[in-house]
Amino acid sequence: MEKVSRRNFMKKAVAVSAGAGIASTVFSQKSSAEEKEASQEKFIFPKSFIFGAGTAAYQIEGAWNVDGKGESIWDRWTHMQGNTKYNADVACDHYNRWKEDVAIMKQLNLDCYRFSISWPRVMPDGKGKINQKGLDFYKKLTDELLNNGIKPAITLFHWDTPQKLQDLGGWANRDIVDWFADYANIMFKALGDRVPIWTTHNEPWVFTIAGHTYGKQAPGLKDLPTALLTTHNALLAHGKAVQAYRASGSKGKMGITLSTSWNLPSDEKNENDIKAANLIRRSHIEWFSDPIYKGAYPEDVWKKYADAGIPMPEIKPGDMSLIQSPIDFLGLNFYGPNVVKHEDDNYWPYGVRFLNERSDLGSNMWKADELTRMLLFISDRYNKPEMMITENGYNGADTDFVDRNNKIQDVIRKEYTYQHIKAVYDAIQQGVNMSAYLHWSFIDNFEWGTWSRMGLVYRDYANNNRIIKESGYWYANIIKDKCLLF
Ligand code: GCO
Repeated sequence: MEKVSRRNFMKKAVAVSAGAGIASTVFSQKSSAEEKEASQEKFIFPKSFIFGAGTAAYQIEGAWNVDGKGESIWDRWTHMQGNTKYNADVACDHYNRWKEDVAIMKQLNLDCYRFSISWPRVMPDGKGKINQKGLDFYKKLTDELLNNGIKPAITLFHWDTPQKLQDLGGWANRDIVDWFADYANIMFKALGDRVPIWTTHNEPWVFTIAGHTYGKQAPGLKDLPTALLTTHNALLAHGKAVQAYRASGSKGKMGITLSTSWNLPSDEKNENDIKAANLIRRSHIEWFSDPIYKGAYPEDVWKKYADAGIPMPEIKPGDMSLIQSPIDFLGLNFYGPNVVKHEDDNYWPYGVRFLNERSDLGSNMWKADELTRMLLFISDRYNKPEMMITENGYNGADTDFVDRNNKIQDVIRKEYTYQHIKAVYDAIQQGVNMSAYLHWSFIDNFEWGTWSRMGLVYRDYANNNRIIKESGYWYANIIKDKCLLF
């Protein structure tokens, strides 16, 4: 639901910013040499700050049934007629083009590349047998990155549950806590000595709540009680994998990536709208981050569900302390805020409606300042944890094109990215402990049912050729000097 509304905002943003010529209005005043220098002074990031870009296995690899890979729930979902128009059987063909892709990352000066491991590529059944060829693929990729001076950041799970485990209940079966920890252990053994940044899950809200309630993405269930059960199991699996990481003796950083629902009340003076906006945020962000940092689910959200008669997951002794296993950083994915209005009879049991705009804000829903506000909020709430932006980027799906000089002049993406990196900079100035900004995405890829041009690298859908977009060259310069300039 929230994903859907987020995408609508992005579409709006394309139209509005394209029409307003936003890049020229904001930057035309900063033309003199002094001003440019002053702004250089101002937006310099610490040398240790990491700039990078990310992808996910199902979105780029292709080779869905090659070299012993098992089926994932996303293979199953996209192969079932009527669910999606496209599938990612071939996707960016990264499984074959990984070397070329790392060479492009090098051209982009990436400090870090965030990618996910396909669990069924490494363990076709999700448990038991290891597929050596699958494991070797990730070893080769990791070594190639390291040889090119690029830090690998591994996401253990970006939604592609092995279908064989789904057949046993998937995330609704508590046994998945052990299955996931076993899989994580295999990865720590294979790459723990070389990979400096790890996360357990990408966006648990999406694969648990969205995937089990709205019937719009794999595994396509429509059952909120099951969804809530999967949130608890996913958090337990996270905790157990964190403990396995520590036990493995690996010396890198271990965290988790959350999607963010950052909401503006439709009417800032209306108490009910404010409450509704907070409830959505708390059921989306704090539902996962409070257990991890505070060892408890947000009480008001739990009560909201329980009062609606929803059977709640059983919490066994020791569960919350397992979930609370200390992590090194919190990864956050941010695209833009939502506008939320209280409406009793809508979106059960939350009682809210998502709006596309708020009149006083205009319809351009990039509100990069809201990223700063969100980072300050989360930083305060959990006592200044280290945080990384693990995803942020502009969905220019309909606007990117190759011009007569073979260039992709994606000025809107540059503007969006500039504003959001600046928002991270502002958060740092206010004491937030930010260590990385990872752009979404490295390359145009498969957006869970459709194609999306969110990359720094353009992909020709017909032949899979790659061209670095102008935003990519621009980003490469920022990374080189650790200095934000337009
Ligand atoms: C998500 C995922 C990514 C998406 C990206 C663009 O946030 O949905 O982590 O896989 O592709 O966010 O929508």
